Parts: sequence; structure tokens; C-alpha cells
Amino acid sequence: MSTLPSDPKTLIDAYGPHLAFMSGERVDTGTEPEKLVKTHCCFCGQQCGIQLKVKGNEVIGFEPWYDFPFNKGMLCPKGVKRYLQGSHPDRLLKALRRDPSSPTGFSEMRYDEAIARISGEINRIQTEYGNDAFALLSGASLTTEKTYLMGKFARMCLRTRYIDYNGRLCMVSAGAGNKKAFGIDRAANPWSDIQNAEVVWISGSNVAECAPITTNYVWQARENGAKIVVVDPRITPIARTANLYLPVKPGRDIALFHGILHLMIENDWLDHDFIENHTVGFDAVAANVREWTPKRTAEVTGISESSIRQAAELWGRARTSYLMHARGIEHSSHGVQNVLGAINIVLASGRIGRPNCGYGTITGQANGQGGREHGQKAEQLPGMRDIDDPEHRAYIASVWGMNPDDLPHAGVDAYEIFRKIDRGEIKGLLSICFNPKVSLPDSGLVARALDKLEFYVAIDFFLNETAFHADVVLPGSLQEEDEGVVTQIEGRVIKINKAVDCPGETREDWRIIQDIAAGVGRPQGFTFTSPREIFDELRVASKGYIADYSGITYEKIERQYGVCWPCPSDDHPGTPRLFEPGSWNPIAKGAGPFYFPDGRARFNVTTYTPPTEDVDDEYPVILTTGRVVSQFLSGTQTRRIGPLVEQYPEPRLEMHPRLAEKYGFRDGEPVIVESRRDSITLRAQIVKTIRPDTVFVPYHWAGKQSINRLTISAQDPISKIPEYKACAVRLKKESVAGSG
Ligand SMILES: Nc1nc2c(c(=O)[nH]1)N[C@H]1C(S)=C(S)[C@@H](COP(=O)(O)OP(=O)(O)OC[C@H]3O[C@@H](n4cnc5c(=O)[nH]c(N)nc54)[C@H](O)[C@@H]3O)O[C@H]1N2
Ligand SMILES: Nc1nc2c(c(=O)[nH]1)N[C@H]1C(S)=C(S)[C@@H](COP(=O)(O)OP(=O)(O)OC[C@H]3O[C@@H](n4cnc5c(=O)[nH]c(N)nc54)[C@H](O)[C@@H]3O)O[C@H]1N2
Ligand code: SF4
Ligand SMILES: [Mo]
Repeated sequence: MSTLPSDPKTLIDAYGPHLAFMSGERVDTGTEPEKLVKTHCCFCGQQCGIQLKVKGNEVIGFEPWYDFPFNKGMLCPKGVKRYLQGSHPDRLLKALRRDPSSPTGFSEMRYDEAIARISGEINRIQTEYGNDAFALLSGASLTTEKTYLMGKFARMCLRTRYIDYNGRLCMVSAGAGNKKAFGIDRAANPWSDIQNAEVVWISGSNVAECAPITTNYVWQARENGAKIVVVDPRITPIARTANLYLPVKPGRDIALFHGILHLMIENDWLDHDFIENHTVGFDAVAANVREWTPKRTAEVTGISESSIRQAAELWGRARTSYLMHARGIEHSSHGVQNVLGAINIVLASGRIGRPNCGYGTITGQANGQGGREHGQKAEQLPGMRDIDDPEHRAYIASVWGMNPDDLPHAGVDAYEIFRKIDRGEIKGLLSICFNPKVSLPDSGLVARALDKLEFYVAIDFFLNETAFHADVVLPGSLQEEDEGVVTQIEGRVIKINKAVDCPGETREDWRIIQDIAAGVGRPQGFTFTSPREIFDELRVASKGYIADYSGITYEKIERQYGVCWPCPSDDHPGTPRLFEPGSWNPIAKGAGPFYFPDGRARFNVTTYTPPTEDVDDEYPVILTTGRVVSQFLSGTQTRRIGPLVEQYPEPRLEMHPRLAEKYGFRDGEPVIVESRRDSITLRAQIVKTIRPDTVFVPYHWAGKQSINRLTISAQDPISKIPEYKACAVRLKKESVAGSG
């Protein structure tokens, strides 16, 4: 690994305060800590190492953890302020029951009373309407132990098929595409491979704001002479430092990948040996892109023909390269197609499975990777097993000590769960670590559905907007109040260490789930006494299949600063780089590096289709949505942290001066944004860094500031990810609408 920039101040001066990197700076809270606990940030999927300063039972600050190799002490503004959550006055310390007579809508109740009420309601609903009338929604900010327990709780204790998780809004297009092309769903390389690649291609990721530490890897590559290509409708901070910026029209990335492959073929920038020996399906893909000339590609994508040619040449001629993408191409009704299009140009180049040659999708949530591996997905069992595969069912049933016939089959995605609630098919819901009222698209449906539930229980440490509809709220644990593993962006399994005990009546999330299992009268399989015990069972449950954790232990993680899965035995060091010759592979068994019986990767024929809702005369502007550096997801956590709120206090409507001029909008002026679903008013932020046909709004706010009231609930047919990145809107001056 190379050294990270030693003078962050210079970087901030050069690239703007919103990057606000810090390194070496110590936060002085004026109090000496009693201990320092080495652990990781609770927010994004990079999982920066951090040391929490602890005094009494409180986290009072932090110190950098320089030895952790991924971030070497660096943190972004969120990581620096995360310690302010534990002592926040809004922290839930008691169980709550809905109480219309109370001014807050809730009153406190005893924890054991709450468990009895919840268990009684689950039993009533399941007896009256069947097991599938009760659904579970879980989250990928939870440790892997908890996500494993949630899947097991649904299938073994409640015997409901309806469980899904918030990664459905995040990582599923990447996951489905990776499985189809490689047979495995994990970034293929360690991030150190970025630094010495000749070309780094970034599609649909605001790296500097959403994966801030990755910025350093990209800058390091540039320092080493790499050319950086960025594809985004906005000139994001990383795009400003790129060699080539491609301003794609939202929802058109697949056309760009077609155009690039077309030029690679035309110019014979192909690795014929690799294609012949390690892949199948190239001819069909080549035929499919024949008509994607630079001219046609330019027409569809809105990128100039010369830029397309330059990009193809940079990519085509490189000897080493790294391609990464994130939600910009995945949050689409053809998200899986986009991912497959990206993988096709990687496979055609043959640059994967070697040092400095690779591909990775940037994971989102803290445990965006581990949280999608061990069974809380609707269609999945632990180890990335398939819930409808008889062999997989038999194995997991044997680990759990149950009859495979009693295991439910695949359920439906998180949004479909809400449609089922709305139709009256699902009557009861338990949610943990998920705030769907803010984060799901066309959220009017979510709010309506929540109020139709006969019983709803939420587990969180803050009363989030969704929990506000609950009958009972249980006070769960903050990340620093429990231990367990998560898997970060590179596929590296790392350890979250406990810094403080759960305060008041709060409980570790896994204890709460086990208390409910006991309450409904089926404690069998839910009598773990520690996360370590859960992890030991997970190791067995994951053994022998793709996401094999069986050789990983808490001690090995500590010794090695993390262990990359698959890791199939005690003496196996883990697998930082996938697809290298000879690496352990339970599917190919020596036939080749990829995770199919013949060991070959798959090219997949992809089709261009415009976004589900394209612009027209009535709704002429494209709305795309995403993030800002200082806020995190639905904002429940970061909207409570003062210094982060100050940095970007409210959502703005980013638009180009030409668009603003057309309507006569001035900077800072309130503008009504209206889609076919709803309308809200936001202040205009006029910037030259966005396509003139597109507006951008970050989605971290609730109520009348929530852009998801407007977004469309169109979903990818395979992954079921929502189309957050493109719908049609119209814009009006507030006064005009007010008078009309
Ligand atoms: N500060 C911060 N960091 C975060 C998070 C957060 O909430 N806040 N969340 C974490 C999570 S869960 C996730 S999933 C990641 C998300 O990380 P990113 O995917 O990087 O973030 P987004 O802002 O959702 O979208 C990325 C970019 O896609 C662009 N885009 C929009 N439409 C298109 C398109 O059609 N094509 C292309 N090529 N680009 C398009 C947007 O302009 C935006 O710059 O960030 C993680 N990190
Ligand atoms: N328009 C638009 N919408 C989007 C996106 C977009 O780009 N545009 N991005 C989508 C993406 S990529 C994502 S990942 C989703 C995220 O959407 P959500 O998952 O709904 O958002 P979070 O804010 O993470 O909500 C998680 C809740 O879990 C709680 N929590 C966190 N950690 C723990 C824990 O350890 N235990 C317990 N019990 N609770 C915990 C937090 O307090 C919070 O209330 O949003 C999606 N929505
Ligand atoms: S939010 Fe992400 S980049 Fe920022 S400190 Fe936390 S893990 Fe690191
Ligand atoms: Mo995400």
C-alpha cells in the first residue's frame, strides 16, 4: 500500500471544504479517556478504522487508528462526529407504546411488557391469517451476526417467507450482475490494486462525497500516472480531477458501455486469449453491439462522439485498469443490465484477476457486503445459498436442526412487502435498522400501508420517521454497544468492538430478537449467549459454499487487520483478490478461476431501454437523486449531529444556470418540483456542474423535504432495485403555483 497524502489541509484547499479530510487531528473534549477501543466507523461501507475514547460508560471522542491499513487514520466528516450519537437527548432508552393521549404520540412501557405484547400480537396474527401474514424488514448497518440471526428468525422461528432488507435499495443490482457474470457477488480486488492501474474508470459514483477514502486510492493512481475517466450527469469533485469526464444523460449508461465495446472490437483492443480461455458468450455480445456506433451512442447518451472515442481508446489500450461503479448506474429499472454492460468491457479487456487489474462495485452501508451474504435477503440462505435449491435447503436445515420441508421458500422484495401490506395480505410487521418511509420511492404508498397494519414493531435507537407509525418501539443498540463482524468494501471481514454497555432499558439487537423468539414460545435455536456464539454457527452455516467464512475467527481478524472471504479453513489466509489461478473455488473445483462449474466468466447480452418514466412536454426535466458528504442515508442519525447539519442544512435543488434562466429562477429561490406522484418546494442551487436537462436532489430529509415523495417505484425486473436515478418532473416558481 502506498502512503496517503500527508497534508490534508492542502487537499482541502485544493478540492474544497466539503471533502474535509482529516488526518492526525485529535479531538480534544477536555476529558481524558479511561480507554481507547479500536473499532470501525458506523456509517459507510469503507469501514474506516477508528479508536473510540471511552470514559465511564460513554464514548467521548475519538483518535485516529493509523495502523488500520485501509484508511490509515483518515476519516470523513461523518466518522469524526459519529461519537455524538450515544449521548444525544433523542436516544431511545425505554420501550415505547403508541399512545394518542400523549403529546409525543407515545408513552414509555416496561421492556418485558413490550416483549409480551409483541409476542402476543405475532401469535395472534399468524394464527388468524397464517405465518406469511407477518413480515420482517432488516438492515445492512447491522453486524453480520445480527443479519444471520434475522434470516434464521424469519425462517425457523416465525416460519414466514416474508423477510427482506434495505440493501434491496442499494446493492442488489450489483449483486445480481456479479452473480450472473462471475458466479460470486463481491468486489474482485483489494483497493490497493486501484493505485497502480493505468486507467481508473468510475461510473455513477460520487466517490469524494460517498466513498471519501477511496478518493485517496484514485488520487494515488493519478499520482502514479493513471488516467481517470468519470461518467456522471454531474461534475462531482472526483470528476473535477479526472482526465476525461463523460456527462451521461441519466439512465443511459448501458448505451455507453455498448458504444465502448463496439469501438474495442472495431479497433481490436481485445484480449483474445482471455476471452477464448476464460469466458463464454463473447460472440453474441459482439453481435449485440454492432449497431452501437459512436454516432448512435452519442445520440442516446448525450456524450460527444469524440469523448466516447477517447474513452474507448484510453480503456482499450490500457495494460492495467480498474473499473468501479456505484448506485448511479445501479439505481435503475435496468440496473442489472448496466452492471453487466460494465462487466462486459472488463471481460473483453481481460484485465481482471491480476495485480492492478480489476473491478469492483462500491458497497454502500456499513455492512452492505456482509449484510447481503447470510440470509436476510428474500431469496437467500447463509453463505449466499439459494433458498429454493433443495441441496442448500437441506444443508441449512441440518445446521439449524429442522426439517427442510418446514423452511419457507423465497419471499418478495422490500417494496413488494409494502404493496402486500397495502393490499391487506400482510397484517403485521417487525422492522429493524430500516427507515422505509424516507428511503423507499413514491413513499406515499409506504405511509399509507404502515397505517393499515394491525401491528407494527420497530427496533431502533432513534425514533425514525417509520417507527413513528409503530404500535411498539424497542430501544436497540448503537454500533459501539455491541461486538460482531462486518464486511467492508473490499470483501474484508473486520471486527466491530464493544466500547460501552447498552444504557437504560436498551438491549443488543440480537438479544431483543431472542427475547421475542422466547416470547412466541419457540426459543429453540435462539439461545445464543454472545455474538461469538452466533458467529461460530454462521461459520458452519456458510461452510462449503461461495461466501465461506468457516476459516475466519475473531482472533484471525485481529491478527491480520481483517480476513477477506472466501476463507474455507483455519490455515487459509483469506482471498483478497478473486479469480487468481489456483485460488479456492467450491463451484469450479479447479476448472478455472470463475465461480461456475466450467470455471469461465459469462458475457451477457444487454439491451438498452430508456428510464421507465422519460421526460415529455408535461414533465420535461429529469430528476436524479443521491447524497451529500455530511449526511447519511435517511438522515435519522446524521440530522441529529449539529456540526453535520450546519455543513448542509437542507436539501437543495441543483440545476444548471441555463435551466434556471429558462424559468427565471434565482439562486436560493424556492421552487416547486412536481412529479406524477407528488410535489415539494426546495431552494434552487444554481451550479454549472450539472447537465442542463437534469436536476439533482439529495434524499436525506423527511416530511416535506423528502424527495422520495416524488420518485418513481419502477424497479429492475431481476434485482428489484428502485429507479432512484431517473424520473420526470416539472418546475414552477412558488408564487405562480400559489396563485394557481
Ligand atoms: N456522505 C454519504 N456517504 C455515503 C452514503 C450517504 O448517505 N452519505 N451512503 C452510503 C451508501 S448506502 C451508498 S449506496 C453509497 C452511494 O454512493 P454513490 O452511488 O456514489 O452515491 P449517489 O449520490 O447515490 O450517486 C452517485 C452518483 O450517481 C450520479 N448519477 C445519477 N444518475 C446517473 C446515471 O444515470 N448514470 C451515471 N453514470 N451516474 C448517475 C449522481 O450524479 C451521483 O453523483 O454511498 C455510501 N456513502
Ligand atoms: N431517492 C433516493 N432514495 C434512496 C437512495 C437514493 O440514492 N435516492 N438510496 C437508497 C440506498 S442506496 C439505501 S442504502 C437506502 C437506505 O435507507 P434506510 O436503510 O432506510 O436508511 P437508514 O438511514 O440507514 O435507516 C436505518 C435506520 O436504522 C437505524 N440503525 C442504524 N444502525 C442500527 C443498528 O445497529 N441497530 C438498530 N436497531 N438500528 C440501527 C438508524 O437509526 C435508522 O433509523 O436508501 C435508499 N433510498
Ligand atoms: S462515513 Fe465512511 S468514509 Fe466516512 S469515516 Fe465513516 S467509514 Fe470512513
Ligand atoms: Mo446504499
